[in-house]
Amino acid sequence: MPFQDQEAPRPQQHEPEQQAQDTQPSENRAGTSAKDLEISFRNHMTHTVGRPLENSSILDQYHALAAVVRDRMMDQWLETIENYKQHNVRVLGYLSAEYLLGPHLENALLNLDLRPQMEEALKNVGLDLATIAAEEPEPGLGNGGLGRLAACFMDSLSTLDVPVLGYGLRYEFGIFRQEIVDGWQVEKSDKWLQYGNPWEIGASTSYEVCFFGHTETYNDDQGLLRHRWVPEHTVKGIPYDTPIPGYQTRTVNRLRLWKAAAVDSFDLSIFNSGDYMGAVRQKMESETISKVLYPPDEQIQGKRLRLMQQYFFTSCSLQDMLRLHCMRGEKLSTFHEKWTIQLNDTHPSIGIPELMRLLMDNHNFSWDDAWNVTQKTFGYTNHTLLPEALERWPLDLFGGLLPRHLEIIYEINERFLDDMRSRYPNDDARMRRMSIIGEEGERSVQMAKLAVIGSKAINGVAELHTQLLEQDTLHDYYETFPERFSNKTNGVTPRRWLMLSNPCLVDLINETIGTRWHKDLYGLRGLEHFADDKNFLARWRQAQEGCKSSLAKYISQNLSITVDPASMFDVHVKRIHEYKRQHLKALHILSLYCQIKNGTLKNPTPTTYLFGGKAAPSYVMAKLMIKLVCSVADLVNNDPATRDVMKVVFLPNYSVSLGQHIYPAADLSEQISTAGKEASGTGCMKMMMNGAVTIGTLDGANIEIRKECGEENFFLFGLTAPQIADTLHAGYQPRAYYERSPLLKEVMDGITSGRFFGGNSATFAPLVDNLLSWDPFFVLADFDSYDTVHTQVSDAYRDTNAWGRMSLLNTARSGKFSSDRTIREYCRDIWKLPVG
Ligand code: 26W
Repeated sequence: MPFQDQEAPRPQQHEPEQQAQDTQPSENRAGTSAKDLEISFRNHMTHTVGRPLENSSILDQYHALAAVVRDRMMDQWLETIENYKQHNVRVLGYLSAEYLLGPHLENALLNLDLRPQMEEALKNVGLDLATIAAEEPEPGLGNGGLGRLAACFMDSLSTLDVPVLGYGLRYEFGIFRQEIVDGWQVEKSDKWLQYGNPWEIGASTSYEVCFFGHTETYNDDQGLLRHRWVPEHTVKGIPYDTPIPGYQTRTVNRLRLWKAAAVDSFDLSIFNSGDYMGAVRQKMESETISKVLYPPDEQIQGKRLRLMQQYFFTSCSLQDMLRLHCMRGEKLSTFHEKWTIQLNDTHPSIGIPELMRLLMDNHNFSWDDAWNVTQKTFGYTNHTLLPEALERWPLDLFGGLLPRHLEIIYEINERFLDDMRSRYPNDDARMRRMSIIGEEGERSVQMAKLAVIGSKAINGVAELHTQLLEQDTLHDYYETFPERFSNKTNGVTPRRWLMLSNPCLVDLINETIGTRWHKDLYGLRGLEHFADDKNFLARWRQAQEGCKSSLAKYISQNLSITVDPASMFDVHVKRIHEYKRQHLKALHILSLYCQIKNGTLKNPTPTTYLFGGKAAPSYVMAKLMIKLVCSVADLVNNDPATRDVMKVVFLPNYSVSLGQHIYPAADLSEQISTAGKEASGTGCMKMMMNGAVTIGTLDGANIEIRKECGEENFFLFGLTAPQIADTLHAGYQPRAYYERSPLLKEVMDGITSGRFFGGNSATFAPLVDNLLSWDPFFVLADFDSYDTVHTQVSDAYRDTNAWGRMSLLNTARSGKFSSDRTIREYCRDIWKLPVG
C-alpha cells in the first residue's frame, strides 16, 4: 500500500483509474478500522459523489462521509429486520406528525462507536470531521418538544433493542429558518432537501389515500349491510426510510416518512388539450400534502391541509402495518396481539376510525370485531393542556374531507354514550361533556375525546400534568376507566444530549466513575462522592468553562457580540410562548438594569442572558416578546453602566444542533412557565444532565427535577398550580401587583414612557396593556418572587465551590430523565414489549 508510508496524508495527484487499482484493494464496506473507513471514503468520493477529493467541496465530502457511515448501518439494518421476522416479534408503531431528529452524522458515529477511527481516517486524507459534520443540513421535521421527544424515543428504542416502526411525514420544507432583523423574527423557508438526503432510502411499496366524495351502503353476498366510500380524490404515499441505530447494539430500527405524490403525475389527455398547467395540476395538488410542516406550536389552525396531512400519513402507516402483519401469515383478528400503536398527541388520532374503516370496509370485519382490535391497539399520549392546542375539527370540514370517517365517529360516539348512559343514568351534562361531538359554538369533532375513547391507555408526560389531566381536562373519562390512565414522565437521550454535546465533561466523568452509566444513566449517582472534592469540582468547572468559551466564540463570530465566559450563563431557550414567560425574564432584566442605574444594585454578579426560540409566524404576541428581548439587549449591551456586568443575547434560529452547543454552556436553566401550563419540558432535563442549576416554578418536570436533585440544589419561585387556580377564582387583578411593586412599576412605566426604548415604546403597548389588564399567565403575580429568588441565585453563583457542588449534584441525580427510563416504563405498562 504505497499510501501507508506517505507522511501528512494529502490527496495524491494520481489519475483516477491509476488511483483506483493501486490504492484501493477490495473494500470492506462494513469494515470499521480507520483504514477500512479511509478506503471507503475515497471510494465514495469517486463512485458515489463522483468528484476527485482534491477539488471537492465540504458538502461533497459530507455526502461521501455519510455514505461511508450509512454502509456500516446497512448490514445491521437488514439483520434487525430479519431478526424481527425470525422471531415474529410484537412491534410498536409510533405515529408522530413531527420528528425533530437533528443532524445524523455525529450521532451515528457515536452509536456505531466509529468516531475515533473516522477521525483518524479523515486525518489521513487531510480532512477534519467536525468541519465536514457542520455541513449537514438539519432535518427540522418538528416544532419543539413533541417532535424532539419522538426523536429521543427512537434513539432509546433502538438502544434498548425494542422492535419499532416510526411513522411520520417527509416534509419537503421543515420548520422555518429564523432570522432576526432589527429585533424582529423573519421566517425563511427551510430547504433541507436541496442537496438530497444521504440518510434516507426510498422504498418500493406505495399506498393510495383517498379524500372527499361520499359514502353509500350495499348488501354484500351474505346479504349483510355494508358501507363503502366513493372518494373523489386519491393521492399516493411513497415511503422514505431512515435507519435509526442504537447505542452499542446491532439494532437499527426504521423511521418511515411518507411523501405525497400524484397517482398519475402527468395527464397526457389534458396536456394534449393544450392545458399544460392542468396536466400537472393533480401532481401539484397532491404533493402539497407533504410540502411543509405547520409551524404553529400549541395553537390549532383548523386548516384542511393540516387534516389532510394527518390522515395521509396515518392511513399510509396503518395500511403498511396491516400488510406487514398479513405478510407474516398472521390473521387481522390478531393484529392487536402483534402490534401496539402509540399516538403522539391527537395529530394521528384519525387512525382510530381509519383502522375501523380498513377492517370493516376492506376486510369485512363486524363492528364489534373491528372495535375489539382497534381499542386494544392504540395508546394515546397527551402533551398539552392548553385549550387552544386541543384539536377539534368543524363537522362540515371534517365530513367533507372524510365522510366515511365521520360516519364511523358518530357510531363510536353513539355506542360510547349508550354505555355511559347506562353507567350514569339521567346525567345529560356528563353526556354532553363526554361526547366526541362538541356542541359549543361551531359543532366539531374533538380529537382528544376520540383518542381517549379509542385507546387502551392514556398518559400524560409528567406527574403534575397527568394529575391535571385526570383531575381536570379528562376527569369524566378518568372517573369511568381510571385503569387506562398512567403517567410517563418524559426523558431525553443521553447520547445526543450529553455524550455528543459535552465530550469534555463526559471524559471527566468516564475517568472518574467509569462508563457503566452509558447504558444506565442512574450510574451517574457515582459522582455524588466527589461533591465536596475541591480538586474535582475545579476540573468540573474547567470542563464547563471550555463549553462556555466555545459558545462565546460562536456568539462573537456569528453575532459580533462579546460575552464573558467567566460570567454566569443564564439560559432561556425554548419555543416562544406567553405561558413559557420569556417576557417575565425580559422585564426582570430591565429591573436589574434600573437597579444598577439608580445604584441600588451595587455589585451585580456578571451575567450573560442567553435567549433562543422560534415564534409561530401567526403568533403576534410571541413575536413581540422576541422584539422586547432584542430591545432590552440593545439597551443594556450598549449602556456603559451595565455592559460590563450584563449582556443579553437572542440567538437566532434555535435548533437541535444549536441546542447541543448551548446546553453544555448553561450555568442557570430558566424553567419559569406559569405553574400548570408546561406539560413537562425536556430542555430542563438536558441542562440538568449537563450540570446546569434550575430556577423554576413547580410546573411540569421541574417538580420531579427538584425532587431528584434535592430542594437545596434548585431555585424555586412563584405560585403553585393550585394557588394560580385560587387566584384566578378569586379574581386576578394584575394591575394591583404593578401598583404595589416599585420594581415592577418602574419597569412597566419605563417601557411606556419611552425611558428604555425611546420612540419604540409604542411598539410594546399591546404587551404592556395585556399584562396590566389581563396577564393570563400571571407574569406580574410572580414577578417579585422571581426577583427575590434570582438575587439568591446571583449570590450563590459567587461561591464557586458551592455552585460547583450544586451543578455536580444535578448531573449526578439526572438519571431519571434518560429517555431509556421512560421507554422502559412504556414497554412495561402500555406496549407490553420486552426490553433488550
Ligand atoms: C395543533 C397545534 C399543535 C402543535 C403541537 C398543538 C400541540 C402541539 C404539541 C403538543 C406541542 C408540544 O410540543 N408540547 C410539548 O410537548 C413536550 C413533550 O412532551 C413537553 O415536554 C412540553 O411541555 C409540551 O409543551
